Amino acid sequence: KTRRDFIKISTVGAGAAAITYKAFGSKGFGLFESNSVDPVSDEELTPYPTYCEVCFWKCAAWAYVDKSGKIRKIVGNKNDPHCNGRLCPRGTGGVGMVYDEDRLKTPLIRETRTDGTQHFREATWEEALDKVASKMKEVKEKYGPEAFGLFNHGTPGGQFHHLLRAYGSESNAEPAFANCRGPRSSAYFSTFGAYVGSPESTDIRDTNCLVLIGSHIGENMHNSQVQEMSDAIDKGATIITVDPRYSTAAAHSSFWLPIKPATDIALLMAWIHVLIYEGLYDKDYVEKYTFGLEYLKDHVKNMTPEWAYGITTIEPEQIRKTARAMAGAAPAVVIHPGRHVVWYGDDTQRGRAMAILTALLGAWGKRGGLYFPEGVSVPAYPHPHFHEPEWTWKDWNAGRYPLATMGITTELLKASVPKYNYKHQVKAWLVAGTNLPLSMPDKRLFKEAADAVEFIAVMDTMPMDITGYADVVLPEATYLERYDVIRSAANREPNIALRMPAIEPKYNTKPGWWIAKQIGERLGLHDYFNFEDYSEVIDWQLKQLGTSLEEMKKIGVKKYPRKSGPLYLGDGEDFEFNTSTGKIELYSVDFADHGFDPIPKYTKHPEPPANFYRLIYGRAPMHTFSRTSNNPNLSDLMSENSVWVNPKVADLWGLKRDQEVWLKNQDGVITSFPVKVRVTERIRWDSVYMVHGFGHNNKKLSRAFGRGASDTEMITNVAVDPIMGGTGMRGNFITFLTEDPALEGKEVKA
Ligand code: MGD
Ligand code: SF4
Repeated sequence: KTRRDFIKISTVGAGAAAITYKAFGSKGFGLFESNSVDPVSDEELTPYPTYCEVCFWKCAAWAYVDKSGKIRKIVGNKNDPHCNGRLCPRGTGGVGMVYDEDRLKTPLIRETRTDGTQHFREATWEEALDKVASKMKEVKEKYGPEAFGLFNHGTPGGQFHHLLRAYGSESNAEPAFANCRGPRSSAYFSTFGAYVGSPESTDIRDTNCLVLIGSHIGENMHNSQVQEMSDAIDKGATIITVDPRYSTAAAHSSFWLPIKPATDIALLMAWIHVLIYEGLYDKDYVEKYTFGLEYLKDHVKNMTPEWAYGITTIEPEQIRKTARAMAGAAPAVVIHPGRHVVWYGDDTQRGRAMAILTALLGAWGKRGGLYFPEGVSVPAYPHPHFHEPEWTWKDWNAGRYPLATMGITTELLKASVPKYNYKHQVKAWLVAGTNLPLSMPDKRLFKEAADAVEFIAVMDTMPMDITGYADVVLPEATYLERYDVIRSAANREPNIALRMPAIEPKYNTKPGWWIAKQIGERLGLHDYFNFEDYSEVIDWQLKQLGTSLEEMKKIGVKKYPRKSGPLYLGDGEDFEFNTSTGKIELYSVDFADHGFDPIPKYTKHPEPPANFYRLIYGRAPMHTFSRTSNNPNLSDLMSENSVWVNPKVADLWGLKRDQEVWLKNQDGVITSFPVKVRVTERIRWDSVYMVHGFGHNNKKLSRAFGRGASDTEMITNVAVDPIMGGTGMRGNFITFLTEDPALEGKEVKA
C-alpha cells in the first residue's frame, strides 16, 4: 500500500519537474495543477493546515489525510501570499519526509565498546533527555552556560534557541547568516536602513525590468517569486540575467550576460557610470532621498563600460544597452538582491553596488521596484526574563566583523577549538536542523571543532551526516507531525500561518517543542515552558492577534490590514530612512566610520591555475541544500548531481557525457565520491557547476549515500567578508581525476 502511494506521488512529481523548466511560459506553473491528480476524492480526506519546511519560503498548505491516517497529498493554501495555492515540486514531495523509511526512529546514544570501537545504541527518551540535561548542568557549573553553543536553522532551531536563552546562553549561530544572506543584510541596511527580508520585498509582479545577478530563480524555486517572474515575462518585462552559466532564468531573458566569475562589482560600477554620465538616473528621487551623489560620481568617473569589458568580458555595448534598458523601465525595476550571496569575500560591497543601482533608478519604495513590506508581530508567550549571559556570540565577532548582526557559524566553530585562543570558548553543542558537514565550508575546521568539544547533541529528522558526530541523537517528528511557531513573515499584506500536526508522530519521534521543554524541565526551567502542549502557546498568541486556534485550523492563513502605510512612496513624499544621514546612502557613513570603503570598489580575485576550473554551485528545483537528497519522492526526480563541463574543456580532457570523475581542488582535497560529467555549452570554459547538497557520507541514507559529489568538500578556501564575516565560497578551483583515487593509492602503496 505504501509503495503504491509512493509511486503515485512520484509520478505527479515527475511530470512536475519536466514542466518546471518550462515554468516561465504563458501558462506559468502548469505543474501545480497536477496536485489534483489523486484517485481518492477530497470528501474522503481531512485537510490540516501547515506550512512547508522543505525550503525556507515556508508556503502555507493543506495536508490531506485519509481515513487510515495516511497523508495523501499536500496542496497550497489559496489565501497564502507565499504560494497562492500552488506548491512547488519539492513542497509537493514534502510528504516524503514523513514516509522516508530511513528516518531517525528513536533516540540514540553513542557508546564505546570494550574494544574501543564506538556505535550508537537505541535509548529511551528518558535516558537521552537526562543525558543532554546532565551535560548542560555540568557545562554550566564548569564553564558557565555561555560555553554551550547552538547551531540552529529553521523552526526546530527556534525551539532550542528558546531553551538556550532560558538556560543562560546566547552562543548561537545559523548558516542563514554567514553562509547565506548576511552580506545582503549589511548592504541593504547600510544603504536604505532596512532589510529586504524573506520573502524578498521585490515587486516582481509589477516590474518592467528584472535584473538577476547570479540569482537563478526557477532553479532556486522560491514559489511566489517564480510565479511573479512568470507573470512578468508574460507581461513583456525585460529580464537581464548576469550569470556565467546559462541558467533557466537566462534562457527566459532578454539579455544574458555570461560574466567572467568574480567580476560582478565591475559590471555594476560600469552600469552606475552609464546611469550617471548619460544622465539616466532618476534626478528628482536621487536629489530628494539620497546622500553622496557627488562622491559616487567622482568615484565611478573612470569605471566606463570599456574598463569593465577588460574585467568582465561583457562587451561595452551590451553594458550600455542594458543600463539604458533599466533606465527606460525605471522606477519599475527590480535589481534582485540575491539570496545565497557569500561568493568572494567582498559580497557586502557587491550588495551595496546593487543597492546603489536600485537607488539611482528610483526603484526603492516604488511600484515594480521594491515595496515596503509589513509583518505581524507575534507576542511572546509569557515567561520570566532571560538572564543576560556574561558573553554572547557578539563577543566572538567584536572587533573582527563589526557589522555582523547574527552569530557567525565559522566563529562558533573556531571558538570551539582551544588552539584559536578565543577568549570566550565553547565546550559543547546543540545542533538543530542543520547538517553542518555538508553546509559549512572548510570541513577541516568543522572536524577540528567537532573533535574538540566535549559533547554534541543533534536534533534531526534524518540520519544526516551531522548525526554521525553526535553523542546523543534526538529524533524530531517531521513538520507534518507537529505544532510549531506561528509563521509570520513580512509581505505586501501582513499575514500569519498555522502549522499543526496532520498525523501523530511516527515511530518514537517527538516534536521539537516537546524535546526542548523536557530538557528545560530537567534543568529546573519550568517557568520558561509553562504549558502542557504547544497548542496552548499558539492559542494564547492567536487570541492576542484577534483570532484563535479554532479559527486558524479552518483557514490556515490569516491576513491583516496594513498599519504602516502604503506599499510605495507617494510622489514627492517626505521620508526619513533609518540610516545615519536619514537618507539613502550612496556613500555609506557607517562603512567609512568603520574603515570600510564607503563606495564599493572592484577588487581582483585569484583566478584558477592552469588545468583548474572555478567551482560554482547552485540549486535544482527539486532539492533544497542537503535536506532533500534522500527524500523518496524527490530523489526519484533527481537522485544525484553532475558536474557541468564546457565542451571545450571536455574535449581537452577527453571527458564524455555521464563519465564518472573525481574532483580535486587547489588544496589537493579529492571528493569522497565520483560525479558524472554533464557536457554542456551552458557553462563557461573557465568554470564548472554543480548542484549543492549531494555526496552524503552517511550509509544510513539508503538513497543519498554516495550519490553524486559534495561541492562543500571542495570548498577549503574561504574568503571571509571583513564587514560581516560572510564565508565566501567561490574562490575554489577544481581539476579532474579520471581514475579512482583509492585504487591509485593502493597501487602506490603496493
Ligand atoms: P541542509 O543541508 O538542508 O541545510 O544549511 P543547512 O541548514 O545545514 O540541512 C538541514 C538539516 O535539517 C538536515 O540534516 C535535515 O535532515 C534537517 N531537518 C530538516 N527538517 C527538519 C526538522 O523538521 N527538524 C529537525 N530537527 N531537523 C530537520 C543551509 C545553508 O547551507 C544555507 S542556508 C546556505 S544558503 C548555504 N548554501 C550552500 C551552498 O549553496 N553550497 C555550499 N557548498 N554550502 C552551502 N552552505 C549553506
Ligand atoms: Fe515548500 Fe516549495 Fe514553498 Fe519552498 S517554495 S516552502 S519547497 S512549496
